[in-house]
Amino acid sequence: LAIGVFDSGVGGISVLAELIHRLPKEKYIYYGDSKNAPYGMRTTEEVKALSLNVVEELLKIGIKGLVVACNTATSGVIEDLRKAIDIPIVGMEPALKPAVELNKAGKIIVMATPVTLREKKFNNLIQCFDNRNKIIKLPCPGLVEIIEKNGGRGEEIRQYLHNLFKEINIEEIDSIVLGCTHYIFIKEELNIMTGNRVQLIDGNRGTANQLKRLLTEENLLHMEKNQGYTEITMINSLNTEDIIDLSKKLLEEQLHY
Ligand code: DGN
Repeated sequence: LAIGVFDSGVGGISVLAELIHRLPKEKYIYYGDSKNAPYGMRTTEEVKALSLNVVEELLKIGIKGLVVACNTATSGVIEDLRKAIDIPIVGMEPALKPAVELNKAGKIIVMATPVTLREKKFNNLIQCFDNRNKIIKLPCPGLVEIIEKNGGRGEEIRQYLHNLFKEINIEEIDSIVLGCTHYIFIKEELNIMTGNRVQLIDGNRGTANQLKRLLTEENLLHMEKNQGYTEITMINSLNTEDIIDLSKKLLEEQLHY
């Protein structure tokens, strides 16, 4: 059986790349729900219904573990999924902990979708830290849409980031937490914008480690004994050549990053 990886679109491909690094001998089914992207500006109920639909599809195909490779879907639906489904499930969470640990004098920006930043899950997480007055929430409406179009390169992204950071003094910032799996693809643009002086932190490695731990505990790693290589099936609800091409290109780039 495969490991199911799901996101509202192509963002979770950045997580898939990390999973492949950690667990190369597995089968993966990646499901991008680009037809319904972005989830990040929907109601909690809509995010739940859409996510449950995708997970049902994956379960029909048959999976031994599930990675909800989307911060937005995780905040809306992970508890419900854990109650309903009896396989290891790992979600995403903005990587605030490493950002706080690394933090020196400056501020920490959390870039994420409006849903992620508004949900209880994130606001409970912030409460865990003493120096939470240093944490700045920076919702990025519309950013996922641009990345879904072109993978996150070029003038449109530059303009977007320029406007987003207009009021922010980069000199005061220590780190930026990438709290949406799509934003991994714009690391280069962020580095250019900040002159390489801000740490960019994401939660992908943590998620991959957690999946490895759970699958090991349940004895579910490498169940296919002969399997010596990675196998990937890409599914996208848009089902166009363009989106599958973009998905493959982004995966290829991330694997070589
Ligand atoms: N990749 C999703 C996340 O991590 O939040 C983006 C959600 C969306 O569709 N806006």
